[in-house]
Amino acid sequence: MSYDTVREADPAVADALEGERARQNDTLAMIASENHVSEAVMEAQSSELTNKYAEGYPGERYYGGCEFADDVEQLAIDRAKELWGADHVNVQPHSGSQANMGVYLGVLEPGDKILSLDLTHGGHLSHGHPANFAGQVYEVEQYEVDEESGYIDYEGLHEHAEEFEPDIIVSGYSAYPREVDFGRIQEAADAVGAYHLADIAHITGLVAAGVHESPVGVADFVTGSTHKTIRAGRGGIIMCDEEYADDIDAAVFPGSQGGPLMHNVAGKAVGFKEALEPAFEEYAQQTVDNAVALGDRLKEHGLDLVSDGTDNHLVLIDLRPSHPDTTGKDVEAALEEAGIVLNANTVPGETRSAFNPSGIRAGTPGLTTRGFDEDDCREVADLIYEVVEAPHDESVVAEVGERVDELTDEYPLYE
Ligand code: DSN
Repeated sequence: MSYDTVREADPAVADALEGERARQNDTLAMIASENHVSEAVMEAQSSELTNKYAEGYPGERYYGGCEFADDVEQLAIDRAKELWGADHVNVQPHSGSQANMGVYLGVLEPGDKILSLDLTHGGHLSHGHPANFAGQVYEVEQYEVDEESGYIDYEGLHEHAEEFEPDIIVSGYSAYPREVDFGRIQEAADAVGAYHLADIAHITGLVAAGVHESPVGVADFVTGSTHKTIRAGRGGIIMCDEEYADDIDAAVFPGSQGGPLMHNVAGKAVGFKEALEPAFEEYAQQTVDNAVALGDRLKEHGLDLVSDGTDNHLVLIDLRPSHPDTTGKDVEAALEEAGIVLNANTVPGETRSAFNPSGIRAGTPGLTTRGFDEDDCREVADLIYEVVEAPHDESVVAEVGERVDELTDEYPLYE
């Protein structure tokens, strides 16, 4: 894709778009929630569907001229059903947070109770943080991981549910490196008559590929995002049994959104088709294998990983035991200088602040899309370690940067 037409119309924006393309090509995207979509997905996302209003759902729109919008949305729905095996799918949420909002609005009343994982233990803002609408509209209590093991404390969650009697329990996380026992959480929800929302935003692709156990058919509602471990472009998705279909659809439109972003729905349809190819299963497995290799090598260097490793696409490094005077932000900034882009992250039992936390979260979805294998990820672990050891040493950062340049040249991304 060229930006020649944008350049002619608006050189300032063209500069920024070309800058971003070069940035993505020349750096290693290790923010665990990011990935790189195909050019086919990007082309679909920039189609004329951006011009079209299509409030409603396929075959039941409030405006005329929706025949091609219908085609695209129905393709996205059918492919999503095939990928995740859900009875009912809504592909219109603009994001994972909007998908969660759709579920809350669909089945809860203001003031109802949510039980969810604490943000500093790996949860998400939309699971009920006070700064988010979910924390303001609903009564929220939070469960935690076991600080020793780093695993979800399922017993503690169950006891907490019995005391709090929530209307909904939220599972699925943003910074949790282990496979989730959705069945165990369902038991707690059943014991107290609560709904169960499994937010698989981070592992949507791993579940679609069968690499991680699926909560579809276990939890009442499954939400996801379409741009993390699956490469279908930015957006959200809700899956549920047919009995909740009308409530969920009405909560998305007209409940909380207006016209769907049909160009993004087109991107979802294309990305879902790609994910139905056998190669996607290999990609998802390689993403996990790469994260395990990355984590094992970081441990060999003496770094401490939350839960001592990973089952999915991310590792969470707690810097405190090995580097007590180094913060996540120090490392994030130095690594970015060297061309490795990841994020500082809170860790269970955080002793600093959310803005300058003690951990770093690193993911492999983007590297795996570029073609990295386990050996490459071990090398990336070596590079991360060198910077963790000396985040303020400019010569170390420059040397690591040179090696990153070689790696990005070896595995080019977009032409
Ligand atoms: N911002 C995403 C993440 O990084 O996990 C979640 O919304």
